[in-house]
Amino acid sequence: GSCYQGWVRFNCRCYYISTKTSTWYESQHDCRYKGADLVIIESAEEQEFLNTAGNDFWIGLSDAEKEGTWKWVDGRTLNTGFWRTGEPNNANGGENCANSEPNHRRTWGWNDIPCTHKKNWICEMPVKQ
Ligand code: 2F8
Ligand code: CA
Repeated sequence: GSCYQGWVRFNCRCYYISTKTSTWYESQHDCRYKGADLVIIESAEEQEFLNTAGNDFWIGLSDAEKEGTWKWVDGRTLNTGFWRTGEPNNANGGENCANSEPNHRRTWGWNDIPCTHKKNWICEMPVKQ
């Protein structure tokens, strides 16, 4: 199995790290167009691998449907996450999309921000057999 050109492999998954920035919805649209979806992060190892992206990036997690109920793009509800201390806080009542802020700010973790902000994004799909 392998990944498309321009994608990187970690365990059994392929990841696309965008070079542009977009809103959360535009980012998800791009991932789906590629046959993937925004990344779902399920382990500390995966999170650490993704932090090599170097910039803040959108992850496939939002509570736009119901405030306070964080759902992955595949419909599953978030159990435990890698939120930064004090997050998610829905600042100013308008933060429904999660981005990961890696360790150039010394600590990494997730923060909820307005979905209309422009960020890099990461898509994920299984390795093709
Ligand atoms: O202090 C945490 C707080 O920092 C910013 O708001 C001032 C973040 N906003 C953006 O990044 C847009 C909040 O999401 C964050 O909770
Ligand atoms: Ca926040």
